[in-house]
Amino acid sequence: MVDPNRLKAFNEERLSDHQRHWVFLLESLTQKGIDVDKTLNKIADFQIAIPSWALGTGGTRFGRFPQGGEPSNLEDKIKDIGTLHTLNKSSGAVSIHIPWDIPEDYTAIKTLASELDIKFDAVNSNTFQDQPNNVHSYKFGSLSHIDAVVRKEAIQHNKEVIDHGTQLGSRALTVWLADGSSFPGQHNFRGVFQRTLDSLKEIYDYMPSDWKLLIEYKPYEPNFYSMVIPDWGTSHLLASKLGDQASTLVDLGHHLPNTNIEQIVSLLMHINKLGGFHFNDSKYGDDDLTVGGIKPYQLFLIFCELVQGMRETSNPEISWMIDASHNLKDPMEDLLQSVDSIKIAYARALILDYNLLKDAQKRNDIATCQSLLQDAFRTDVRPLVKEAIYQRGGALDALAAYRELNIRKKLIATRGLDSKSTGL
Ligand SMILES: [Mn+2]
Repeated sequence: MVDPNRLKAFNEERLSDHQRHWVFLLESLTQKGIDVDKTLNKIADFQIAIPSWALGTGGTRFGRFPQGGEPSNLEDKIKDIGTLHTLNKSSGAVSIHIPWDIPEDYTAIKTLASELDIKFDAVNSNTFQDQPNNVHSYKFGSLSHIDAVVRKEAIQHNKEVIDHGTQLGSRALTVWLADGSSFPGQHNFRGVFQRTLDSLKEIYDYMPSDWKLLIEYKPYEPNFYSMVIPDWGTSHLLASKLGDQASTLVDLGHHLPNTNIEQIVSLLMHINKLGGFHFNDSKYGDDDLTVGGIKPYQLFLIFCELVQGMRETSNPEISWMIDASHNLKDPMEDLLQSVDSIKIAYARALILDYNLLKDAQKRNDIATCQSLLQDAFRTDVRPLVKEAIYQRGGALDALAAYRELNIRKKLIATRGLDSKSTGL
């Protein structure tokens, strides 16, 4: 999809403008004593997995408005991520969803992914809807279901997801449960918790020893009175009872309004239990909007905790993933904007001087603490991010390149206007 010569010409047209901005920023970063080469490498190395379900047009229960050229199988989804990665050099991983993305030929898929420099991050199970081959229904729950035969089917599904992931080279399973109750009295809270723990234990014991189990939480939806795993505390309780290979996955949209997510991130890293991340943004709930589209300062504060946690704790490697639904924008454009926002927030957090911050904290000098954070946040780091991506061969402006190279038009020409993405 991306002609290297056209990408080169695209960059050449923008290079002198970029360099003007870059030289200016480089000088001020150097003056602040920042190791610029190290920072550039950190930004360039930071890879964010694209979820297979975000490449097609999402929708609401009221409607869906696809724009054509959607990937209708795993191969096409990986090719689309390859296109994103060629442009931004930052989307070198995919997070797939079973049963929507069951490969027909593991070797062919692995070869394609490796040619495009794409790794397989966490695989996702699905017990939130009934599949055509389901024997039992998940209407009243899956891993927490009152009936052992339903739990068994849900456990078996998760084991099969691990098998698919093992064949592809993935090393993590994400479990998000829709299990919960919509009416008081519907559930015995202790009962559903214990059954969930017992079911997860079977899945945990089945995992290869180099795998991790990521437990995602969500405060409400699809159930409105209680969720079996509503918050990070419950997720952590399950993970700590399961063992070292289990940890919590934080999805930015899965919190009640005004929750201090950066504090959750900080504490989970402190106890080495932050396993994965789902980036998105929201105004009301699980809106799944473009990362940084609504609350960029919160995203920056989260990254400040992540950067400090990566330096100061022994929290294991984190799976960085986007989890979004693109209802109005071209999904590929939205993903490029999301990855760009993530990198900008990361770059801002990297240029913050944490020694100065700690000194100010020691003196209880709150004004200086705030100034340090806001100086970093208000620094225009876009040339730094652009330079990092450009040095790795990416586009100086991925979104503009995507448009100038007519990618969507080409996708529609290849796949048609009515191609439908699986799972949506
Ligand atoms: Mn999620």
